[in-house]
Formats: sequence, structure tokens, C-alpha cells
Amino acid sequence: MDAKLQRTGSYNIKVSTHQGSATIPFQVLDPLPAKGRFQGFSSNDLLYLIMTDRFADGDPTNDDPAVSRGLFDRSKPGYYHGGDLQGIIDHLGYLHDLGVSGIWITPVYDNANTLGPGGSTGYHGYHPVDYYAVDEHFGTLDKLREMVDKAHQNGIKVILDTVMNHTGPMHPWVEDPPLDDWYHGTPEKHLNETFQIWTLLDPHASFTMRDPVLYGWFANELPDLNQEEPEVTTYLIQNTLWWIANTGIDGMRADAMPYVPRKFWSDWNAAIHREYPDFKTVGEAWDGDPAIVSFFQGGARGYDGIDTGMDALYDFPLYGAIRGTFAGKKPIADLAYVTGHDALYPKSNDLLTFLGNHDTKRFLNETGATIDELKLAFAYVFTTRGIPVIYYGDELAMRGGDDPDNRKDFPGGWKDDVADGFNPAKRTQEERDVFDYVRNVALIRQRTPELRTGKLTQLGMGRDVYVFTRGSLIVLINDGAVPVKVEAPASPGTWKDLLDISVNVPVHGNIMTVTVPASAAMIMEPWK
Ligand SMILES: [Ca+2]
Ligand SMILES: [Ca+2]
Ligand SMILES: [Ca+2]
Repeated sequence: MDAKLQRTGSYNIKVSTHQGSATIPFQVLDPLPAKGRFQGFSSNDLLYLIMTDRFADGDPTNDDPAVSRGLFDRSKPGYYHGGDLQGIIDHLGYLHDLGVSGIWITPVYDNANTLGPGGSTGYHGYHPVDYYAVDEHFGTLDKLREMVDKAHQNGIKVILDTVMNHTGPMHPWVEDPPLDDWYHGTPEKHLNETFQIWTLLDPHASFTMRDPVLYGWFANELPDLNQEEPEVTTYLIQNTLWWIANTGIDGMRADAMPYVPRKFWSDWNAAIHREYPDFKTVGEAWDGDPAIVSFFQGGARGYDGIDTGMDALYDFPLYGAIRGTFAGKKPIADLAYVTGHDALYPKSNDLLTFLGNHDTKRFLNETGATIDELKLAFAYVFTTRGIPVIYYGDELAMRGGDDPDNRKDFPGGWKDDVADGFNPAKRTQEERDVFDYVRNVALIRQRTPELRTGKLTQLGMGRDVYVFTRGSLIVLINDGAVPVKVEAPASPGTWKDLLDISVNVPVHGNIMTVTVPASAAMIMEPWK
């Protein structure tokens, strides 16, 4: 191959092998203008996770494309259902109205055009076969760029999901790798992923314990890329920069972060931040222990001397406590116990907080979980530290068991849907109840800077009641079945509850005495 590409413009690349040569037209483009793009995200945002195939079908003509005929069937949970980028564009107004300021969408890479192992499709996007193309079910690269531009016009940032750990099992590299060491192993001979993340922190771990975590094939099926081969790392970093430059997105999610060597993330983040200083990355390190999760956040070197550079992480430990307390029977003090480990994180306010995602059963599918508890969980996620994320449909009390039942179609996203969660007039009583509550807390958070950036101080916690402050505000949550009288230190004057403005509480002598109703939250603000 003969090419020197140092300036923008059109080139012809001549590729020669011993079998002959071919000329390929190739364009080198500038990144999109930076103004209004590559913005990053922070605790000032409210994020919303969209599984593109399951949110809204804005373009029925791409439901069952000719190139990949037969992968579309709404009655099958593992098939494409028709949701697409146009469907997201069509409902940006809904998201804006809900108070959302950023969407995280599942990967848009081209996935396989035929059924994969076990009859699977790539509707979720996590099994790429082409890192430089948008799957035809979702739209085109132009449509993605349009979606990002229109999101920005609606005050909504975009976080794109990326898969750096593995390719799909049908990626052409599997049969014909660019280099012999492109993957860890082969379809016939490879390690199986064991998910033992803790071994990566263990200075005593043997290679036999650790190698499967870094080099094993996810689900014993997804070909594991070898990021210790410099050409693989170069390919993945160039591809990442290409997506950013070409679409104007604001952040990226790093799927399966612990299963990729930390040196890769350090290089990846350095390259991103060198080009786009405000851009932010979030890593998926799924573990229930803050000591393990915090190891992956950037801003500090680990015992291995590596700073991953990853801006944000998901707060899986807090997710576990939220399910255990609000949906379950554990004491609410467990929440305080988790955030009590925040000193382990270089930046604990850059943790993404959530009560469910596309890999967990829905909150309401926990045994005994109630609508009131769902609302309380939202109130907590929107008032504690961190960057809250809504999983699509949770704001409408959607039900769903483990994957794939948790990925049902958003009601109203398809033209022939009878139900319509997008339309306030067509919401059920229950949908309206939850949606209005979630939107109310979201908008309170949006107009109250202290709920986004104020210092978190834990005042008291017990079996059912948890009291903390964000800056000058006092948040009280009662997860129990009876009202509880609480005394909290507070400045003299009159306080009001932002969630129920009819409530006024006078404070004398620096102690607030307030009764928190059963299954309720209060956000008290000094008023006068
Ligand atoms: Ca479609
Ligand atoms: Ca495809
Ligand atoms: Ca790996």
C-alpha cells in the first residue's frame, strides 16, 4: 500500500498484492466544527439510556432491510424490532420535557446481517462486524450526525456506546485476522471470560487467575481483541476518534471496561482528551464493591502505576443498595454505607447513578417492589451525588424481567401501538403518576444547583429514614410504612419542601422538627 495522507482532501489509495492492484478513492476530512460539540457531561446533567432498537420506529423502511432480510420480528425478544435513529429524533421533545440533558445510546456499529451463534441477532449493537459503519436497521452515518445535531439543538448531549473488548462472532477478522495476534486465541482455542474482576487488583493473583479476565472470550463466544498488540490499539483509538470527529458526540461509554488491559484505557483516554479536552468517557466496571469499582476511575494511579484516564464510572455498588433497600427489605442505611466509601474514588460526583439498566431486570420486577418505592428510588438518585441516568421506560413504570424481557418496546414508539407513553393524554393512571413524579424531581434538580453540585453530608440514617444535605438543602427519605418524626440541624427561619410547596416548617433554635410521611421524600430548602 502506498499512501501519505497529511492534509484534508481526496486521495486515491493504491493497494498492491502479488495478485494485482486496485485503486480506492479515499477522503480525509476535518473534524466537525467544535462549537456546540464534544461537550462532555457532568453532574449538571440528567442522562437517559436508550436501546435504539427498542425506543421508537421513526423509519419503517429500514425495519427489514434487503441486505439483512429476516432479522426483524417484533414478537421475538432477540430480533430487531425496528427502533432507529429517526425514532430518537422524533422524540427529542419528549426527553427535553422530561428534563433530560443527555442520552446514552447503545452501539450503532454495523452488526451481522445473518443470524449468529444460537440464532442471535445484533439488535443490541454489541457484536460489531464493521467498526466504520452504522447498522442499516438504525440508519446511516448522516442520520446519526443529524440526530446528534438535533439533540444539541434541544439541549441534549449524546453519549455513544463503544465496544473495545471484543468483536462480534461474525466479524470477518475472525476468519481472516489482519495479524496473527489480532485476537486472543481462535474460535477453536481460547480462554473463557470468568468475570473475576477482583483478581486485577490482587497483587498475589497468578496468571492462571488473571488471564481469563483480560483475555477470555465474553460468554465464551465473543472474539477477544488483543490490545497488547500495538496495531490493535492504534486501530481502536483511530476508530474512536473517527466516530467523535464525524458525529460531534459529547461522550463515550466503554463497554466491558475491566476485561481490557488498563494500559489500553490510559492510551485511549489520553488520545481522546488530547483532541477533545471537554469530552468525557464513562467505563462499565460492574461490581458491587466500591473498592473494586473505584480502581478503574481516572485521576489516580493504581498499584500498577496506571491511571486509566476514565472520567466517569457507573455506580454499581449504589445500584445494588438501591435495589436492596427501596425494592427490598434491607435498611436504608445501606445507601449511606455505600456513599461512605466515596473517598476511594478520585471523583465521586462523576459516578453515574441509576436504579436499573439494559442488563438488569426492571426495578418493579424485584419481588415486592411497589410504585411508591420506585418513586422514592428516583427521588434518591436525583438528589444524592453523581450523574443520574434513567433507563428508558422506567419513568413510565415499565415492567420486565432479566435480559431480554427488560428490553421491551417503549409504548407508543410504533405507529400501530395502542398504548402511548409519549402522549400525556394517553398515559395510564399509573404511568401518569410515575412520569409526573419523575419529571417534577428532575425539574427541581435542574433548577437547583445544590442538588447537582452541592456537598453531600450524611446527617442520619436508620432502618427506614435517611437524612442528608446537599449544600444548604436537607433531603429526608422515609422508606417505611409509618410517618417518622425527624430532628435535623438547620438554620432558623422558615423552610419549604420543594416536592410539596404547601409544606412550611418553621425552625427555632437551630433544630428542624419535621414529620416525614410514610413512603415519602422531602427536599427542604431555607425559604425566609
Ligand atoms: Ca425502523
Ligand atoms: Ca447489519
Ligand atoms: Ca479482553
